[in-house]
This record gives sequence, C-alpha cells and structure tokens, in this order.
Amino acid sequence: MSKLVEIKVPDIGDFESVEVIEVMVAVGDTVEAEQSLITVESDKASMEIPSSAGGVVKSVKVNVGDKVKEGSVILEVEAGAAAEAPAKAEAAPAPAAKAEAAPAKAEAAPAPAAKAEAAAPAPSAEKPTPTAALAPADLSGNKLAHASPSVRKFARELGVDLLKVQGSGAKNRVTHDDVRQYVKKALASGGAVQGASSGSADGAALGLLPWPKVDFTKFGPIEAKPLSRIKKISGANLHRNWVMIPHVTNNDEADITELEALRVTLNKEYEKAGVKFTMLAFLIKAVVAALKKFPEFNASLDGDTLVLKQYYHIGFAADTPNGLVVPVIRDADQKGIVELAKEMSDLAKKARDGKLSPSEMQGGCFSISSLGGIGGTHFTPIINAPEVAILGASRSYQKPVWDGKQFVPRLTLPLSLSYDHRVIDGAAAARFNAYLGALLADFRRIAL
Ligand code: CAO
Repeated sequence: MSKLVEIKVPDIGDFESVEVIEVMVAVGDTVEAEQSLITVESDKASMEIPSSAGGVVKSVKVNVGDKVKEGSVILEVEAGAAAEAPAKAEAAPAPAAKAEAAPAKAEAAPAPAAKAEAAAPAPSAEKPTPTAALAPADLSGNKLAHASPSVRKFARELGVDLLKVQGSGAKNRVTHDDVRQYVKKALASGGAVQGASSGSADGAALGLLPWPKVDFTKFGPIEAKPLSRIKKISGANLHRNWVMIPHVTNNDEADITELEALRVTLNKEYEKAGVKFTMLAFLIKAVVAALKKFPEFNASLDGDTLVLKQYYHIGFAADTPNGLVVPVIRDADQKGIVELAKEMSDLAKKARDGKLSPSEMQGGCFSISSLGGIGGTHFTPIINAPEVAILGASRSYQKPVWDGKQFVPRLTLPLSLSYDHRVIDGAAAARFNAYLGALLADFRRIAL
C-alpha cells in the first residue's frame, strides 16, 4: 500500500533561511531516496537538497525564488508507488537539469572526502572524449560563476572554466546544456576554445597513455558492480587532492606504553557509563595541542594567502559499508577525552548507518585516519582539501627499545603525517610529528 510522504528540508547547517534557485523535479517524476530535489543558495553557499524517501512526486510545494529553512516541505511523494512507474503528469514543467545532475556536495564548506547527504544521481554517460590538444583551464573562478553545484561539478569534471561559458538560464545562469555545448564547440574546433581542458579520466591531458580497455570476460567470469554513490563522490575528491596537492608523508612513532595503560584503566572505570576509549580520542586531543603549537597545520590555502584558523574542528575518516566518509568533531579544543570519545563513537555509528548530515561533515581543519583497529605499519593518507595535512595512525605494536642497560618492550604507535609541501616544509612536519609523539608518550604535557 502506498502512502503520501512529505519531504522536508533537512538540517542545512548554519543557515536560517535560504533561497530556492533550482527545482529539479516535477509532479509525476519518480524520485529515489538521496536524489537531489532542489538547489538552495544563501549569500555564502549553494547546495542541493536530497530526497529522504523514494516515490512518485504528487505535489511540489516550492518554486524558484521561495525562501526555505529546515523543516520546510519541498514536495509530497507517494512512497511505495515507485515500482508501479506511473505515467508523468502533464501539468508539470520538465526540469532542464535533472537528467544530467552530477554527484554534488554543499560547496561552501571545506570538502570532506565524501558528503553522504547532498548527492544527486550519477552524471549521464554523454561525455566528450577529450583531446591532448586542449589546454588546461584555470578553474579557480568556477565558484564565482552563476551555476548550480551540479553544473559546477559537471564543469569541473570536464575541466571547463565556467566564467567563459555563456549562460542561457534565468539571469544568465549556466546550465548543463550550456556546458555541454561549450565542450562540443571546443572539440569541434580542435581544442582551440580556451578554458576547456581534458581533466580527463583517460589521462590524455597529462600526456599519459589512455586507460586500458580490456574485455575481462575473455579471461574468465566477472561481475560488473557500479561504484556506490559515496565512492563516486569521495573518489573524485581524492583524485583531485592527490593530483593537485604536492604530498609528502613524514613517518614517525610514538611510545604509547603509559597512555595505553591509562586507556585500559579509564575503560574499566567508565565501563558502566557506556563510554569506550580508543586511541583515536587521545590522538584528537594531542593533535589539537600540536595544531596550537604549529598553526600552519591548522590552515588552508586560498590562492597566495594562507588562511590560519582559530578554531579546531577535527575530522576522522570512518570506514562504512558504502565507502569512506569524514565526520567532523567541532571545537575539539574545548572538549575533554570523555566527551571526545562519546562524540566520536556517536558520529562513527551515524556514519556507518548513513545518517550523517552535511553539517556533520563540514568545516574540518585537520583530519585523522586511523587504521589502528585493522592493521598495517605505515601508510600515505591523502590530504582532505582544503586542509593542508592529515595524520594516519597504524596499529600499535611492541617494540624492543634499549633503555641504556637492556631492551625493554614499549608499545609503539606508527604515525604517518601527510602534508601539503606548498604550505609546510619537511622540517616543520618532522617537528610536528615529533611533538605529537612526545605528547602521546607523556600525556601530561598536553596540560602545559
Ligand atoms: N593500535 C592497536 N589497536 C587499535 C588502534 C591502534 N592504533 N586503534 C584502535 N585499536 C583497537 C581498538 O582499541 C579496538 O580494540 P578492542 O575492540 O579490543 O577494544 C579495535 O582496535 C577497533 O577499534 P575501532 O576501529 O572500532 O575504533 P577506533 O576508535 O580506533 O576507530 C573509526 C574508529 C571510525 C575511525 C574506525 O572504526 C574506522 O572506520 N577506521 C578506518 C578509517 C579508514 O578507513 N581510514 C582510511 C582512510 S583513507 O582510505
């Protein structure tokens, strides 16, 4: 039995009320859960609002130009009717951008590796084949262009400088079709149109060999499995970060013998209260102290300017069944270990259940990726732009350490600090990691 469900604007972070600038669905459309419904814009940001349920759209309650806030009803869907695939109502205007909407995220906030909540369907397969002749474009102005996040994403994928594209939408807004036409023109003219690069998946822009196309079925049975939505979004972010940031990783180790003893004691004391301390909570606290001592690690590059942050929001990578997400603990400097441990486990659970809101993944200053619960010795974490460093923690192990008379077993935590070499020198990274190690070896130093 189908029932009518109201789809409302979810928690959209710090915005009181925002303007609807695009409505992507119409009465009669079949929408899926997580599909983008509308784009909203404040004076600071634009973002796409996804549907919390799937079904057939029975009524659309908002128009372009309306102001909405958390709780505003966007539309009504008949849940459970999706399978019946009803015919489209004639009365509704067809949205122009819907079919091509690319995965998108709230654009104003620092991009976590994945924004689970604000994504739209995957881009259409119609992608021009880039040629090596196309010149790389400067896309830094794209954020200024009058276009929805999905159009910006689409342009970014194709390497199109949106400021060079003539918009055909309301108030010269650039649409997906404008971008497509622009690229077609660029290709027809042999890549002479400025502003289109082959930011391509086939590596032609970099002068690389094309990606090998192999018919795997010739060699044995296969199963083709589309990437999850989160994997697609995080993959695009990781790829950009890996290509654009000159990464270097500093590897070090911390003696956590005493800290581990404290952790075990605390776990016993707090067992009844239901608080579980893992090494990550202590790492967050120590990282904040190191960020205070080395402020250039708590920063972002904005062109030639380094933006130093005076707040301490720490992201941590969480492995979920659908892929990697990075929830953010806000104002970690103002929280004790108990609060950090609780908040971390709440956020990690929400992440695994796919219930993080966009605001819970925004605003991070520095990220930690802990693989300690799984294994490994050291690794090379990828920086979560626009942050400038990320700490990777691997599994702690007993190491024989010479104390002047004999070898003694010390519990040792491997620390891998990847940093943006445009901002951070190798010596500074070595100092940061060594300082972090010293804090973890003697946690009392955090109070200094
Ligand atoms: N060394 C040894 N053991 C460790 C450890 C370390 N550095 N860190 C955690 N552990 C132990 C914990 O104490 C816990 O042990 P018990 O079950 O015996 O109590 C166990 O490993 C599992 O810990 P956990 O992983 O559940 O908890 P956490 O706080 O360390 O991490 C979270 C939480 C969400 C970060 C983690 O579950 C996770 O998702 N990790 C993967 C992150 C990831 O994918 N990074 C890669 C990103 S780049 O691709």
